[in-house]
Amino acid sequence: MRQLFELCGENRDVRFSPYCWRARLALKHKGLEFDSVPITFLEKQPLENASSKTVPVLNDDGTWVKESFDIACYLDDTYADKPLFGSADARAQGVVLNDWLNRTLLLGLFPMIVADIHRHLDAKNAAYFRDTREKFLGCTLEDAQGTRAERLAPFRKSLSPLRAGLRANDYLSGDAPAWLDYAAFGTFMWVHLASDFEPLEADDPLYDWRERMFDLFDGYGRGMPRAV
Ligand SMILES: N[C@@H](CCC(=O)N[C@@H](CS)C(=O)NCC(=O)O)C(=O)O
Repeated sequence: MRQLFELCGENRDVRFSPYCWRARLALKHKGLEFDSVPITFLEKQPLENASSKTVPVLNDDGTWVKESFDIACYLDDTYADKPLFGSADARAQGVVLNDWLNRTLLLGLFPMIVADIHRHLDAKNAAYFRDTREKFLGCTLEDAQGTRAERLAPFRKSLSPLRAGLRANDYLSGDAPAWLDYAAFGTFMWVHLASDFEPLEADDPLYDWRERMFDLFDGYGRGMPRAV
């Protein structure tokens, strides 16, 4: 039995966590079947098996793995076919890229969609989300999202390393998608599922790349239930 514990909203079919999408797409890349187990922010009890307070958590037939990056490494170590990293060097570079993605892409988007995410949670989870995220942001969710217009241009500029990666290749990982593509696209899936905000301009090479990513696995990402 293979289970992926993932964050859901009030509509339990909506799986909007960027980190969970990274794990989900890593499993799809490997061609591994899994059952998605939706949990809300406050339903942490199943995560105790992995000593985790965050999702994603993978239960691979009794082997519990937490942390999206570690799940990708575990999958490569356990299922050698269709590597996500391809080499020890790529995995080591992945540590650096993971940190960059989290700080620049994910945290760049977060204030611009945070009030939209809040709207899709039930009352108890919404209160938890507001409390924890307002402490983190140092302002209300609405004030943070209210800065969207001034944040957008510098955010788009900050994505130039990703654009550079697409100058010679269709995917960030080269000719075909691999871990870096899933980690970046998983973050865009979060926006797509939780908000109607469009962070990319139509003539941005990243826009076309995101379309290619939407098309993968028979349009898997495109077909997902959205909260909006
Ligand atoms: N470093 C972790 C981060 C995971 C994470 O922060 N997940 C969020 C959902 S997007 C979570 O579970 N938050 C729990 C909470 O806020 O209580 C990873 O890469 O898996």
